[in-house]
Amino acid sequence: MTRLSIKKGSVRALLTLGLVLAGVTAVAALAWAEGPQPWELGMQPPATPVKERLSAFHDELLVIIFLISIFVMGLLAYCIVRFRHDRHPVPTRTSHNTVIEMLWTVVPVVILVGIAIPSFKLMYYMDRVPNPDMTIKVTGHQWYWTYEYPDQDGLSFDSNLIPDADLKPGQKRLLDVDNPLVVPIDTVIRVYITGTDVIHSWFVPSFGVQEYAIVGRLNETWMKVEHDGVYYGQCNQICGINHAFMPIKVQAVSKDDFRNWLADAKKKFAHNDKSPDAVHVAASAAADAIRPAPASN
Ligand SMILES: [Cu+2]
Repeated sequence: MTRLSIKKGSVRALLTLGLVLAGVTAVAALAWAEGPQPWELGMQPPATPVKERLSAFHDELLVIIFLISIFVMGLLAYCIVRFRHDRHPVPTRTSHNTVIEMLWTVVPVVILVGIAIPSFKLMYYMDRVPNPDMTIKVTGHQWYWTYEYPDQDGLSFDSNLIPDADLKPGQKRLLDVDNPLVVPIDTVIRVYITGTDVIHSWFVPSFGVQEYAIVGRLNETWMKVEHDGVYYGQCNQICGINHAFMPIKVQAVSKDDFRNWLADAKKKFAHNDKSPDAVHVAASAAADAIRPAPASN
């Protein structure tokens, strides 16, 4: 009697725990502030069509892997039981079976082709920028990022990590930056990525974007953020001693908010000439040329 009620109690406790966990997961999935979470399993929720397809493809592959594993483990278990020594003391002399050999060659080929076709489709989908509405240029430096909006009179600014000592409540350690990249939602954005010193990599998991920043090369990718929110990423190419201290923060806002932000940002970053970018150097040289020479005695 007592044992039964203890059992019932623990089953209820397990059910409650399961429900609570499911609730927490659901809430976490609904909040579009995407970055790494404590005790996270699986990938960050998708915020772009590319990442949606990547996650779906990942899930499909998981089913295939699961079925193959079950099949192989089943075969192993069957052999261990059926051909164990006390049941099958004299080993069989069979060495060839044409039908089985054909099957274990053809079936894996069919499975691999079945995986390759959607995989290539997805790669081409990620590669082509479909009619971009705007362009952003990302430049990796040791150890910070520069963001430029070439369509917006060359608006550009640096994005640096907020050191631990300066963190305000609610800001994420090693992820929050002074000037996040701000982008409008529902807009196809072409992203150019380059570097000025060593190889970096601009990686935002929720966007399915990961592109090398290489000196002298202009790499291209694209994103169309579907939900407003804050998204975090990191440089994921080992790039020197402060590799862990050049996070990426992207703020996706509505198109109206983006227009307002642009107007403010153009004023705020009007005299930002720190970037060693060629366009910038040319721009500041031109500004110097029209500036009146300082009076000399
Ligand atoms: Cu880096």
